[in-house]
Amino acid sequence: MPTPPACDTLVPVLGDQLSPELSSLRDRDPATTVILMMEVVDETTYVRHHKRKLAFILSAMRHHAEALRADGWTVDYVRLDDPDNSGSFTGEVARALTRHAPARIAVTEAGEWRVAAMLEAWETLFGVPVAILPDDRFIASHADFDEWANGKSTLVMEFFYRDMRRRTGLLMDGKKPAGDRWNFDKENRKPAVADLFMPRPLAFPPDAITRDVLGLIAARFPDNPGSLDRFDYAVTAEQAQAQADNFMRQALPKFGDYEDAMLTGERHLWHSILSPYLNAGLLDPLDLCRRAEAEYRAGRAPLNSVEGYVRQIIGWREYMRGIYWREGPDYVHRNFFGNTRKLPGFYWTGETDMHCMKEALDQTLDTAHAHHIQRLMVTGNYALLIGADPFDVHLWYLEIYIDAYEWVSLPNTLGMSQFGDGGLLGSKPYAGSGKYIDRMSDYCRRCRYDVSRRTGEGACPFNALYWDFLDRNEDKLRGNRRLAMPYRTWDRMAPAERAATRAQAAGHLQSLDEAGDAGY
Ligand code: FAD
Ligand code: DLZ
Ligand code: SF4
Repeated sequence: MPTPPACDTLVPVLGDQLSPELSSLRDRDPATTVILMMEVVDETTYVRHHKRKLAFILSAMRHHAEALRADGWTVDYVRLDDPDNSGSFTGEVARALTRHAPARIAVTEAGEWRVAAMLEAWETLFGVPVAILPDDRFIASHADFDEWANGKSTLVMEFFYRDMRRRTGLLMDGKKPAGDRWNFDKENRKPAVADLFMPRPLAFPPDAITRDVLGLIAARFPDNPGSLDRFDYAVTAEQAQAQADNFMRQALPKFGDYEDAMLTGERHLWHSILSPYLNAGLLDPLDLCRRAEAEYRAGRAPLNSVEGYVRQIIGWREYMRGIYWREGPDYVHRNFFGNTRKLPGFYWTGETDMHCMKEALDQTLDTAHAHHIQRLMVTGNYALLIGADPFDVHLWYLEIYIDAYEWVSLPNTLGMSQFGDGGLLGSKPYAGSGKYIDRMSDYCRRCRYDVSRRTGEGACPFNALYWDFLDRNEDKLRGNRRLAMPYRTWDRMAPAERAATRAQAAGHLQSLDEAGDAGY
């Protein structure tokens, strides 16, 4: 019998590194490499993840291990319920070192500060060389982002995005942007109407591996938020590709037009619902952008949609990651307004009579997904208006969304949505009254509250809360030129009207306090 080859390199592959082209595996010899994949309690409990998020990640990990084995790799896979599981990445690497005695460890850099610190400690802790390799699934490296950001007084996403277009050549005609314009946002704010032929994402019924994971999650995390019913997310790279094909064919053509729209009962509209797969590594961002561009070049999708889609990925997604790493581990504690209110209990139950909130929350608790405008202008906006603690809001988003990892959730939530950083990502807070929600959705027509009223019984809570937010934070916001108009409107209101608005908001906030069910 030939002796099995010695393990030269141990490659830990983390749960959001499920990509065959991972930097830590590139040019490596499968005969002398052991891949280590670890389901660990630390990762499953650092927040109270939505049950569906847990099921998706663990099932995708198990399927990825199978795919790697089929490609000829040796995978040492530790399951959550293995009796000797130590519960942490570091503990499992320590155990794997005794099993395989590798000469070195190679690992692709982690996606968040917490885990990055663990990886940094391994070389000293274990006395084995550890190569931490860049995560080049992202287009901009940390150095690229810093080079763009250094010396700038404001970090405007639009300019970062244009650089990324030039760099990738996406939607470029020579040195010019396709269609001679960089930005089609003005065309992309149409409200939607119900449409029987609305695109639908594909559904993937659980296979044996997923069914096992669903059982494990149901048994071990019964009190986590969300539901496992009718779990139908893709869990393999092939399924994720099929979902991407479906999006390109059916939804991309209207993606731009209805990017900001919301409709009762319509959970997907023309969105891609590909973020879980992108963030876990089952899909490649640049590949998706190139495919979207090919749809435009072939005349199958209009430029406003394709540009809007490419902007989300090489613009917003890369920009958020750049901000996360640039701002450092303390970014999470910023609280520009000094807000302290706890999130109301209905964020975990959906039990509210505000129809817009109920739609966004029910959908989120059911599927662990909501689209951007629901996250920003409904649940995020409400949290901002009531003065919720941005750290708590961050925790809620991180636990509840299937695509949430700190590098992307934190800047979107604490930064963009809660203005916790005082305006690093946006020149004014994303605060809006019911009027915005009414313009972009059919929610208000189905709500028990009256969106046209600010005060009195039955008035839409967002209205008084919006003006109260401006009033309450006047010292911090009045100097903001982009808020000059709303402050002029507030100033022009009769004193009695202003007082009634403040009282209406205070009544709503008091009712939250009296409910006594706040989270965290
Ligand atoms: P689409 O609407 O189809 O957009 C296409 C792709 O663009 C997405 O798949 C996503 O990869 C990317 N994208 C779009 N906007 C953003 C953005 N602002 N930041 C990063 N990528 C973006 N996105 C996450 O991936 N993880 C999160 O934890 C997350 N948290 C958010 C929290 C808040 C408060 C807000 C306002 C937004 C958050 N987003 C997050 C961004 C956005 O809501 C989701 O990327 C999007 O809803 C995912 O659904 P989709 O794939 O259908 O997106
Ligand atoms: C989010 C998550 C969860 C819930 N569980 C695991 C796990 O058991 N094992 C694992 O390798 N990864 C998991 N992840 C993803 C990690 O938290 C993610 O890889 C790190 O946040 C990367 O920085
Ligand atoms: Fe939401 Fe107000 Fe509209 Fe009701 S009336 S759906 S609470 S914005």
